[in-house]
Amino acid sequence: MKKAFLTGITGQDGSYLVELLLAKGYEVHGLIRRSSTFNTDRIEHLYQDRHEANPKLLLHYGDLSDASNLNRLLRTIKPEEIYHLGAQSHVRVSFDMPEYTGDVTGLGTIRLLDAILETGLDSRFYQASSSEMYGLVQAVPQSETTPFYPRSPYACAKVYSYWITVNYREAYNLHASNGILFNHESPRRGETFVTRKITHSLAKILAKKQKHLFLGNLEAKRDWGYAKDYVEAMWLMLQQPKGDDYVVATGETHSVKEFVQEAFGLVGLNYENYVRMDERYLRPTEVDLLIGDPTKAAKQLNWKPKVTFKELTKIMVIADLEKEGLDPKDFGLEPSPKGQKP
Ligand code: NAP
Ligand code: F7E
Repeated sequence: MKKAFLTGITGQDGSYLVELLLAKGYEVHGLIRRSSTFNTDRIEHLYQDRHEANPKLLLHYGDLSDASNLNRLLRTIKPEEIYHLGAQSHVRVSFDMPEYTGDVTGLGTIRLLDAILETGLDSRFYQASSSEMYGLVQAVPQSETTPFYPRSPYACAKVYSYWITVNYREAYNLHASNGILFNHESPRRGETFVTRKITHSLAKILAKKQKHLFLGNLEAKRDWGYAKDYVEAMWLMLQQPKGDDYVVATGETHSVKEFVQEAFGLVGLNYENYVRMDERYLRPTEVDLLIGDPTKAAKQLNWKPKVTFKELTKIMVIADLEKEGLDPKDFGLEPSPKGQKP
C-alpha cells in the first residue's frame, strides 16, 4: 500500500486530494496545526466519528515553520509521495503579514525538501505553485515558459518555492514537480476568497441575515476552475516517470463582476442592488488578468478540466444555499447530489 504525506490537508485542496488518495487505496498521513478550536471540518466526514480513528488516514501535529518536526515525521512515515499544499495562501493577507508569509509559504518548502534529503528518502514531491507568480503578466495566455513577475509577498514566496523545487530536482535528482495552478474554487473554498465570499453572502442575503455584499476590485480577471478537477492533476504529476512543471488551468478568463452577475442571476437577483464597494479589499498591487494555457498538462498528463465556469458557480451557489438551510428548488435549482460532501 502506497503512503502519501500531505501538508495543508485541512485546506480546500487537501480535503479533495485526501478523498482521491483514499479512493485509490493509499494510506494518507496529514500535517495539522494545533489550534484552540477544531480545524478539521473539511475532512471530518472521512471519519465515521470524530473520536474513531480511520486506519488509513492519520493526522500528525506539526507546522511548516518547524524543521525538526518535519524531519521526524518523514523519517517515521517514509511516504512514497509528498504533496506540499500547506501555505499562508491569502494574497491580501500577505501584505499584512509579509515576513510570516515568506517563512511559511516560502521557507516551509525548503524545510520539507531538506527533510527529504536528510532522511535519504526517494519520495516524490509535489509543490503547490501558483498563477499568482505571473502577476503583472508578461504574455497572454500564461504557460510554463512565461516569465514570472510577482505582485505580492505571497507571490514572491511562491516564486522562491517554485525555483527551490526546480533546483533540488536538478541538484539532487529528486522527483519533484511544480503544479502551477490557476485559481480553483469549490464549496470548500475559504470564505474570504472572492468566489466563496460572493456565494456565501448571496445565501445570507436570501436568508435575510445580510443586506449587502462588500467587495473590492470587480474588474480583475481570473481563470477559475473546480478544485476537485485540479487535485487529479496533482496526483497525475507524481505518476510520471520524471518530475516536471505544469500549468493547470481552464484556458478561460472571467472578471469578478461576471462571477457576481452569474451567481446573483442564478437566483433571479440583480447584483447591482446588493454589491457595495469597500476600499479595504483593494490590494497595494493587483493582478489584473490571469488566463492559463494548459496544453502541456493535456498532452503529457492527459488532464482536462471537467467543470465549466457556469457549472462551478452553480455548484457553489447551491451548496451555500443548503448551508443556510434554504431549498435550492425554491430558486429553480437542483439540490447537491445526495451522499457526497460538496
Ligand atoms: P487553503 O484552503 O488556504 O489551505 C491552506 C492549508 O495550509 C491549510 O490546511 C492550513 O492549515 C495550512 N497551513 C497554513 N499555515 C500553515 C503552517 N504554518 N504550517 C502548516 N500548515 C499550514 O489553501 P488551498 O486553496 O487548499 O490551496 C492549497 C495550496 O495551493 C496552497 O499552497 C496555495 O497557496 C496553493 N494554491 C492555491 C490555489 C487556489 O486557487 N486555491 C491556486 C494555486 C496555488 P489550517 O487549516 O490549520 O489553516
Ligand atoms: O481574489 C478581487 C481581488 O482572494 C481574486 C489564492 O488561492 O488564487 C487565490 O488568490 C480577485 C483579486 O484570489 C474582493 O482583488 C475583489 O483580484 O479570491 P481571491 P487570488 O488573490 O487570485 C491564487 C491562484 C492563489 O495561489 C492564492 O493562494 O478578486 N476581489 N473583491 C476580492 N478578493 C477578495 N479576496 N475579497 C474581496 O472582497
